[in-house]
Formats: sequence, C-alpha cells, structure tokens
Amino acid sequence: MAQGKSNNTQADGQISLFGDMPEVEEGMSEAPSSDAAKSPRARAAELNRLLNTYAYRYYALDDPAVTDAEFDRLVRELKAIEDLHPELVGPDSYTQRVGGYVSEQFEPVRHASRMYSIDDAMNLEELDEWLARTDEALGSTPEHPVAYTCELKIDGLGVALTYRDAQFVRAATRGDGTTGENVTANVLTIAGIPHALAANGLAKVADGGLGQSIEVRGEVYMPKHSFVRLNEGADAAGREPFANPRNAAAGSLRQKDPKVTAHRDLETFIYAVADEAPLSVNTQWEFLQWLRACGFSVNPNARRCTSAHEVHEFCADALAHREDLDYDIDGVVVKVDSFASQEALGFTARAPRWAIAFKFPPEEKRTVLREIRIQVGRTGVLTPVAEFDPVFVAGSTIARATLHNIDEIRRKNVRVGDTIVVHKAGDVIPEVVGPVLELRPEDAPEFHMPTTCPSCGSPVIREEGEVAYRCVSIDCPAQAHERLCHWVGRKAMDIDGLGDELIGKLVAAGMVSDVADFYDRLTETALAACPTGRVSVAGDDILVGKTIAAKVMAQVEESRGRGLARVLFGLGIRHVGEQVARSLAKEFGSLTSLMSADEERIAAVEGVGPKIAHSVREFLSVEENAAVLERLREAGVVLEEEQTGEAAPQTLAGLTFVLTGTLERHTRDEAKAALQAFGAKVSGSVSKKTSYVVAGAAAGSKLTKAEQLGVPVLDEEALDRILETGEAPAA
Ligand code: 3B8
Repeated sequence: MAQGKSNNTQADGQISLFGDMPEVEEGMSEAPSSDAAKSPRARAAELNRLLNTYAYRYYALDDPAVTDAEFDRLVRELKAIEDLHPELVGPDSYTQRVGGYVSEQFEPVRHASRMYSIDDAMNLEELDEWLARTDEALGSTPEHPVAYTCELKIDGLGVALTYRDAQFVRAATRGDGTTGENVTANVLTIAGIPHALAANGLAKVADGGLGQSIEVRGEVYMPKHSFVRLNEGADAAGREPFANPRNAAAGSLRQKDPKVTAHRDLETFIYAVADEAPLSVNTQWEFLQWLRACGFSVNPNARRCTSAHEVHEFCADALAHREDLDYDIDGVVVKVDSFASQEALGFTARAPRWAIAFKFPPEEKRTVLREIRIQVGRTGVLTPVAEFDPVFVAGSTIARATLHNIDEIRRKNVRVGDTIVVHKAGDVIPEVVGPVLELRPEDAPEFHMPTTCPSCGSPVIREEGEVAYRCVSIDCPAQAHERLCHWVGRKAMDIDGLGDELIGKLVAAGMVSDVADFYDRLTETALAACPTGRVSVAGDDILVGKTIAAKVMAQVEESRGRGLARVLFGLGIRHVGEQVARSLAKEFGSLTSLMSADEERIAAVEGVGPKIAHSVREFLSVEENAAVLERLREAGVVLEEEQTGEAAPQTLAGLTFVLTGTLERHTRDEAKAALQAFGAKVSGSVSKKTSYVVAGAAAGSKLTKAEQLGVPVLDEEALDRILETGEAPAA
C-alpha cells in the first residue's frame, strides 16, 4: 500500500564502532532485575527504550530520571551486547548517536521509502476531474462505489518516525523526499509521540512488531495558541517573531539544543506508513484506527466517503470550520481508501495517483481600514500604507499593507473607515483586496495625497509622468532615517551593528542626522548612553551600553576604508545602484574627479546615460550634499577607488575568486577591492564557475567545497603575487 515497498533498514552485520567488549557485570544497570533471563535482542530493545526515555527526561523535561553515571552504565551495557551481537546494531541504536544528541541531530537520513508529496487540485473542478478519473480507473459502480478517506491537510512539517522492536528510535524530516535530516533528539521532546507502540496496535502487526522496523509519517505542527504565546514572548524579549505557526514549528524542530525545542509546544498528526509489510489492515480508514491504537495522535476530523457529493461536503465543512481549529490547515487530502486499489493505481514520478490535495482558496479576511499613513522613503517618495485593525490571515496577524501610490488607491477605491477585504499575496505579503462597498460609512472621505511632507512639512511635488509624490527637502528626518539605514546596509558601508531600530533612536535623540555624523559626531560614550527603546522589568530604560557601543564604533571605524564605489552607492543617489556606483568609481577613480565632471562626461560612462547623469550631477550640486561629502573626507572616509581608473589593467577580467578564512596581511574587503581593481569578480560562494579560492587560516566549508569541485586553492602568498603582478597563476 501506501508509499511503495521499503528495503527494510535493519542493519545486518554492522561492525561495532566501539572496540573490545567490556565484561557485562552482574547488577551493572538500573533496569529491571530479570536482565539475565532476557534474550540479547529483547534486552537491547529495552536498553534503547530506557536510554531514550532518560534522554527525554534529561533534555526535554530538565528532570533527569537517573544519574549521569547510571546513564553511562546503561550505554556501556548496550555497547557490550552489540559487540557480542553485531546484528543488533541498527542505525537507530542509541550507541550510534556518537557525539551524543546535539552533534548528531542533523545527520542525513535515508527514508525507508520515498516520501512523496501529493498533487494539488486548485479548485472543485480539478477535484471532480480527479474523482471521476479515479472512479473510472477502479471500475466504480452505483452498487460498489469506490470509497475515499478524506483528511484535513495539516500545514505542518512532514516527518518520518521509525520504530524498531516497537520502540521509537529515530525521527527525520521530509527533506527532499529521499533523504531527510535526523531530528530524533528534538522530536523526543514532543510529548505526544509514543516512545513505544502500544500493545493494542501491536496485536495487528505480524510477530507483534518485534524485529520489525516501522516508519510512520505525519506532520509536526505548532498549535495556533502556542504560536501566539511564543511570539508574545519573542516580542517582550526583543526577538524577531515567527511569521506563522509553520515557520515557528520548523524553527523549533531544527534547534541545535533540544532543550529549546522542549520548551516549544509542538504536536503531531500521523497519517501514513512507509511500507505495508507487517500490517494486517486493508484500508486507510482502518489504518487510522490502527495508528490510534498504537498511541499516535491522529486527526479526528476524517471521513470515509463513497460519492463525490460526500467528498464535497467534507471539503465545505473543513473550509467552514477552518477558523475553529487550533492548527493551520491548507486543504483536504482525499485518498483512495482500499490499500489494494492504492497499489493498483501506483505512483507517477511525482506523486501517488491514489491521493489528491484539494487546496483551499487563499484565505481572505474582513477588517476596518483605520488610516492611510504616508511613509517617506530614502529618496523622498511618499508611499501610502493602509493601517487596519489587526487580523489573523493565513497563519499570521497583519495590520498594514502598502497601497503603493495614489493611482492604486483610486483603482482599488478604498477609503478610511471602509470595511476592507485583506489577504496575503503568495501567502506571504499582506494586501488590500478592496472595500466592501455596502458597508461604507456615509462620511468616508476620499483620500488625497498630502501637499506637504508629513515628516518635515516641506512642499510635496509630483514630477511630470510619474505616479510618485516626493518630498524634495534636504533635511527631512524621515528621509534621513531611511538614508542612514541605506548607508549602513550590507552592500553599502556594511556596518552590521547599526540596525533600523538603533538608528531610529539615534535620529530621535538628535545624535545623527546625516551619514557624516556617524564619523565626526557620534561618540562611543554618547552611543553607550543612548536608550534602546526597551524598558527593564524595574521600569528603567535599557541603554545601548559600553560593550555594544564599542563594537558598533569599531565597525564604523572599519567602514571608512570601503572605497568610493560603496560610498557612491551608500549615498542613495536616485538611480545609482550598486553597478552604476562601481562603474562611476572605476571611471573617475576619485570623488574629486567625479565632482569636476559635467553631466555629459558622466553620461558617457558605460551603463550610465543621461537620466542617471542628471541625477548624479544634481545630487553633487546641492550645497548640503557637498558639505556632507567634505566632512566624510575630513573624517578619513576613503573617497577614492584603489588602483582603479582608466589606467588599471584588467588582467583578471573573466576570473572569479572566492576569499575564505583569515588572511594575515589583508582584510577580506581590501583583498576583494584589490582583485576587483584588476577586473576580477569576487564571489561569496564556491561553484564550478569559481576560478580560484584564496584560503587563509581556519578556512572551512568553502575550502572543502573547492577541493570537492577541483577548484584551484591559493594561499596568501599566491594572492600577494597576483596583486603585485596583476597576473593569475598558470593553471
Ligand atoms: C501519500 C499520502 C503523501 C501524503 C499522503 O495532513 C503521499 O497523505 C501526504 F505520498 O503528504 N499534510 C495528510 C497530509 C499529508 C499527506 C497525507 N495525508 N493528511 C497532511
């Protein structure tokens, strides 16, 4: 039935990894007393069960059941048995978790058989087509209609749980369907997963489940109420909240430390098994009862249907009750009930022919539009943003969505006070669909763009042929905030410690208003005393503090040497992206040279043109901007591009370098800039297209990858020679 035949994962004849066998001493373990009477297989199974339980108590409950010494004794006993009986060493034996829980948990795991996904039916027509096709293929008649089991489609993470000798031994994520990640340690902390299959279920398994490896499959999910609580905690602690319960569940399952997972409320619904071999049930419907009898958590909302009408009814019910459930569902899974029929239908390359996922239409919610707020961007563009009463849509709470521009507001015909329909575009981006006109209040005013900037009060203009309204003031605080954020960005000056929030505080405190302020006005002492906006339990403002201030200032210091291209990009001149900034820096070599060039000369640079040239010239002609640039120069910010300009020989053009590890004589940025000056590309990741990897001390995975792909690896001396001569080493 289900998902194809498994090649049983029983590891025959595995070699012991643990050297000579220690003597098994009488009374060595804490386990029940009749150990000696047990067969080695039974005792090994028991030890695995005990060890898993104790590990669970230790990691998940913070409540160790035995001392560390006793735990170690049990591990040694298991090793001793396995040394004598290598056939008992399964990949899932506790002894195989070499580095203990933490380091082993994300090892790749091959599934007993492929974990397929299911084909989607995006609407009722597609569902009906599938039902008709399947009925036909199985020879359905009014007297003997084909039965279907309908289940809710849980929006969680697919997992596979392996039981050997009826004991839980391993959990893996779906991964690519063939190989997943070993998440046993974390799954052990999920309270609802049985550590041993219950006797009720075992009665239906050939030989009572002993000696059998059974891999069941299901979803791990986080209940909605737990998700809300988790995010409230995240908010209070200043941590980034999760976007939806599915992300929260994924983040929780892939924790390095099972103790963290243990404090997240994760639950499961199980619905499938990897192979039929040991089971004496014949239908999905019976199978769900069997799973229940084994102690698994099985979703109660399933129905056995014998007509398209009943299937429709189930789908309609599921949709109607979606909100009442404490977990997210994104559709209904319809499965041919009989295992024999499932086997007859088989699989396509992608998915079983005997199942279909009816996907719900994207979730929409009604709420009330309270305000259309104007956001002022870095370049002064005014963007209207809809602020509405918070609603939970498609897995997360949303309260705002961009309306883009005035034309879009007209097109959508929304007004403040309207009841509006919202959804998530692509299931992610909040969007206003439109108003519910019947509910429009009589006095709801039509929206107009402001004539003055909401941040600085300067007049707003709309240029010919543009939809955007713009504040053109040079000292608008909202623009300043956006500009400062842009300057510190990764592709600009890359000052990691200065985030959006901290910059907001610095602007509010009047400590910075232009980018030069970072270098000639902001001091470590002042920064340390800046409130972060968070408040301690005692009610005091939490300040940035000395340690963080020192780190941030060190990064500011370091950023002075990034070079002209990044400065030009970081200034946020309209139409000047990364590439244009690089071309300008390369062409002119220094800010002085660029400042003295006229519009025509700038427009002649490859990839620039008149529109960009106009914008650059305009920016540089504004007195306040020139003053900021002058202050940057005085503060020691490098306004030249090293070894560039027309003269630099492009001897490394067409070559791609990757820098990894710690170099002694260069910072990574310097080496990168120097290579780029010769026309080389410098990339962050190694691929077949990489020409050379330069590896400094303690190089890690990039070096390994280079070796795997046969990419030449250079040391720092070789790099020095390249930078001296401008020539790449012979292949
Ligand atoms: C076969 C059956 C994949 C699935 C399946 O709630 C197969 O049954 C599958 F190849 O992914 N998300 C469910 C859910 C998912 C699947 C399933 N049943 N209830 C789910």
